Amino acid sequence: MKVAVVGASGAVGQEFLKVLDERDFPLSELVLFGSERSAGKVYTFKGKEIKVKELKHNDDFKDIDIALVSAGGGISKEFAPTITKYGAIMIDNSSAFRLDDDVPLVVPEVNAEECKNAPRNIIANANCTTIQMVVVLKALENLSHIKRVHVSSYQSASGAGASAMAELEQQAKDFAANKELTVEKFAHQLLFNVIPHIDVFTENGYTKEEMKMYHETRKIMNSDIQVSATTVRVPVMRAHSESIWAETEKPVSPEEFRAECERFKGITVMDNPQANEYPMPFELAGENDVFVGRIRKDISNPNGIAFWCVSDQIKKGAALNAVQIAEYMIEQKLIK
Ligand code: 2RA
Repeated sequence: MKVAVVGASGAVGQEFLKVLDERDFPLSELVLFGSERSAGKVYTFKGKEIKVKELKHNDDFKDIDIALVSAGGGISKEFAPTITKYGAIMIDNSSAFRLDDDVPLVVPEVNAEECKNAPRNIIANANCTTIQMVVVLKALENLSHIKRVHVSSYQSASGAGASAMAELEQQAKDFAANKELTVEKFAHQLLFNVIPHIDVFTENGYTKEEMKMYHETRKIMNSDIQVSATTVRVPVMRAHSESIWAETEKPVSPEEFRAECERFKGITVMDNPQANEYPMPFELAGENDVFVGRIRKDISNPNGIAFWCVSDQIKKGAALNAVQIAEYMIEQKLIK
């Protein structure tokens, strides 16, 4: 497979390189693309130096089989025709095409088979907060149909990119040095704070990030599930956490749900509160799985179940999910 990474210098772009290497992805050549600013940068992959090419409207994608794209929605929209013109499959991490009817929105643990129907050669990767939630919801849905979900997210700085991580680190340094803190990436200082605001507010009072959780979950799960989300930025460097409450058609016991999560590929159960064991982002950054804990019966509703999950948003929430899509498509011979 000849693979392209578009947006190679970004946090997700860099993670693509790591994940392709870790998983020994079957590639014959890796081509890196970036903006005019990134063009010329050199990255090492499997001991070989690769120079970033500038993304342009030309024939550079002629021999590419798979393009892993994470360069923002505007770039994805503008370059999708160029990238897919000669048959390359574009796996896109932006929100540009996620809700388009003719673009599958895929989280392989939930709906891998949707990859078979991609008339535009584009497969969309879901938003990071949605990805980790639907993996665990699928395990619950296997036991009883989920009617409703309430979720609050605790999203790390990494969700806003490498520069947001750098800002949080700098705020910590400046605080320790008794200096004034710089606030550019978020609406407020993140250090020692929680900010209940991710992406822009919409007319219904929810933010766009919250509405992504609503629409994307329904599309991926092919379900009438109701989702009400509050998305929150917390001063964590990497890996998002979510507190989830779900109402199912039939009651599901914590024991049944825990057993299903243990069986489910892609989930690790970490649920031993007596020993202070539950998932935490500080320990789980860099891991592949979605980690679940604090599984308990909802005391306010016989059909309710509550739990907590943590997953690395750059990995399963972005790069790993995209590479898993590519792996599935190769396995199913959906790519040339
Ligand atoms: C965030 N979910 O954490 C976003 C990134 N896609 O800001």
